[in-house]
Amino acid sequence: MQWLNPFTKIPTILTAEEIIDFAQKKSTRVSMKSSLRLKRVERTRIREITRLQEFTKHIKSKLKEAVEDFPSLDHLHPFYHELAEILVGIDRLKQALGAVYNCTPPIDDITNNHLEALKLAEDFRQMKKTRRAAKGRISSIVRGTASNLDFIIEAKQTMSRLPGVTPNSPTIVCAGFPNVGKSTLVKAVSTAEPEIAHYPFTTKKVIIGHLTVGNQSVQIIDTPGILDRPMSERNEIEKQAIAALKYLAHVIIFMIDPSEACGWGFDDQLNLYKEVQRMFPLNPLLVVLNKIDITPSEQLELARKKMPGAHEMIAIEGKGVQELMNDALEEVDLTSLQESVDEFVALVSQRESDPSDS
Ligand SMILES: Nc1nc2c(ncn2[C@@H]2O[C@H](COP(=O)(O)OP(=O)(O)O)[C@@H](O)[C@H]2O)c(=O)[nH]1
Ligand SMILES: [Mg+2]
Repeated sequence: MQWLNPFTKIPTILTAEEIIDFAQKKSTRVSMKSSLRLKRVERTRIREITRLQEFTKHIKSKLKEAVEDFPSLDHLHPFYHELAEILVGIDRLKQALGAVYNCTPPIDDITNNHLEALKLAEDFRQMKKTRRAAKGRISSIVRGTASNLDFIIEAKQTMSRLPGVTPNSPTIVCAGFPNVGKSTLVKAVSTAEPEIAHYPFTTKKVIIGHLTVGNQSVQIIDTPGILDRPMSERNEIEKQAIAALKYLAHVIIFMIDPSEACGWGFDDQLNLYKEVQRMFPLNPLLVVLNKIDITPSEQLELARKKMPGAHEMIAIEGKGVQELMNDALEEVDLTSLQESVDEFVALVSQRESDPSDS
């Protein structure tokens, strides 16, 4: 299974000083193969030209990497796009990437001017001075964009801590107060050991399980610290980070523990359910009463009355799990995914068979 947090794939981005150091080391290590029969001044000329060219080459390649290895912000899955906006700020990030990119032309200009001077210089001391001057001016440009590089590095770190979900495979998100049995469900239905990931604003680890339905892979996410307490206790940014889940969650399972063994009253759980419902008006929401093995019957009857149509489950025994998952997967609507794939394939083959129609 490939993990699709696009930010974890970015190679290391160097700070301004690291880039300068790197290029400096590379350029001073340039070996001189020029013939000893050349005059000293010519040997110096070749060496200084090569050093400057090497220095510029490595500076530019490191700056270029910082920009080009960064995922295209306009092509991010909306889940990552929304979180990048909340956590980092897309405009600021684009501006930083643009600023780093725009360092290249002035670096080329400085290099070319000083290479010209090196070709014309007649004194080897003058040549060294010219090369040093060029490196100094190029280094100033790199230092001038240091804060942009720092911003890009930090953005990368922040974003790469997000869960590496496969945004296009159907996703079920579990909500409900702590200890109602969400992790138990995720573990029960997952084919492999669930993955552990981060989500902003919670110190707890998000658990992502995988299951396979037919040949379609489905993921199920337990969300400790996210959809497990009242929204009123949250700040705006947390709410936005939660809202980003709407781009990911094809269906939400809201779990209630009517036995109240979890430590939360039934009515509190009902209120959280209503909040989640308000927060995700477009996502199908399934309710499940868990721990019915330890729920006194009159309490269970009351819960059934308040939540008619709710699923019932004993997650630790796996009872009711299959029925819940079947319904959830029906809501995920694998057929509509399949239909859109079929439509696309049909469209492509139609175009191929009729090339005039373009
Ligand atoms: N009796 C009973 N206990 C359960 C059931 N499901 C989960 N538990 C227990 O409830 C506790 C909390 O479960 P957990 O999955 O960690 O809850 P989470 O915080 O919502 O992820 C654990 O001790 C589970 O063993 C159930 O169906 N019946
Ligand atoms: Mg849990």
